[in-house]
Amino acid sequence: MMRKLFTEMQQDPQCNSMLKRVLNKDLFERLINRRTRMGSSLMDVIRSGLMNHDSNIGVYAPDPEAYQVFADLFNRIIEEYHGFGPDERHPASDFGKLTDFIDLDPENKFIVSTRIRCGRSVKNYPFNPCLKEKQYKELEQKISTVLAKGNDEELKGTYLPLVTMSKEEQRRLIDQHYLFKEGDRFLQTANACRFWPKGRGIFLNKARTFMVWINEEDHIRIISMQEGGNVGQVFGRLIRAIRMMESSGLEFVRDQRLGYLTFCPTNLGTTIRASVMIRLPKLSSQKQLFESTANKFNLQIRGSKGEHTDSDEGMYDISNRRRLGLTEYDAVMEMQRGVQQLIEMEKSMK
Ligand code: ADP
Ligand code: CIR
Repeated sequence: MMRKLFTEMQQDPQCNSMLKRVLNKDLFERLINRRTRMGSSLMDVIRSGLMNHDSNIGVYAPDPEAYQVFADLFNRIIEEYHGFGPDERHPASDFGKLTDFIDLDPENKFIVSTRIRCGRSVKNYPFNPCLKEKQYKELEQKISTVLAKGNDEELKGTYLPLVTMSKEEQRRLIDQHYLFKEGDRFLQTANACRFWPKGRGIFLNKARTFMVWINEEDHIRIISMQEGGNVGQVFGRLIRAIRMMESSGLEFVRDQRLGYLTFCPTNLGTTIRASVMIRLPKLSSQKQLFESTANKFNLQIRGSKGEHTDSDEGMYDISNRRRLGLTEYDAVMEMQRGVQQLIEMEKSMK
């Protein structure tokens, strides 16, 4: 079965995933009989990519040890995605000087909103495919309790479990870009949606500028967002939220070489994705130039409803691509500098 799916992927001319490029027959045969101590196999790592030929990447780590056991596969993907070689070590966390971050669009001409998120995995729990129903509930309980105890006025809020949320409320929160979507086939085929919606939910502050996703792709996603282009304010709030969660007694998994460990290898290291929701009508009408300029500045372009979506009304989500091998300061700065350049280009175009 697995060999058949592998061959189908390799022979599909429409498939451009990193998995297809990196996993040759030789490596496939070398890894096929390996298992982590939790019992995860190569199939658990690559199922999503085998079943979704439109994957950008196509692999997930079913448990933390998978990054070692299947290192020959992950390291190649990590190197291609983050530019982080097998002998490199992720630097210590460094949020740098907050005053270096600016409002990218003080006149509110281009940027609709700015968002910075990071992911965390709680120590002593595996990732999604290996989590039992009881563990999902334990994690939900632990994380939501920590959030309820927070004493930073701006970060106070309410936890909304998915189990008790009405479909209308869920739809509204997704449309407003606060809540994760449901039914992501890349995650489903990676066995990341078992027992859904149990154990999943969102914590939201009153101003809707701070939220925490529980048990979606990662155990924890910490998000800071607001209207406009003020990167400094958004990052400042995220840093406060991270410190609050770190001082709560929750312990997060951090690897000496790979930094914070996450389910998807694109999120390792700082786990930071800093993005703006932006309209650049002139530049984005020249697709090739738009894409090559984004690449030049290590930026990734996503559609206006998140990964794997299209652009609505000329709106794009533009973020730093690399998260591993650089500091938190550098990851956010990479977005700031790149977006500054894109705005300058847009302004100079006729
Ligand atoms: P993630 O950010 O966790 O990798 P997605 O790409 O699916 O996941 O994005 C999650 C949600 O966040 C989507 O609704 C997306 O449109 C929204 N989003 C991302 N960046 C911004 C932004 N700068 N402003 C508003 N919403 C944003
Ligand atoms: C994919 O391979 O397309 C999905 N598994 C998502 C990968 C994360 N994408 C990214 O570029 N950061």
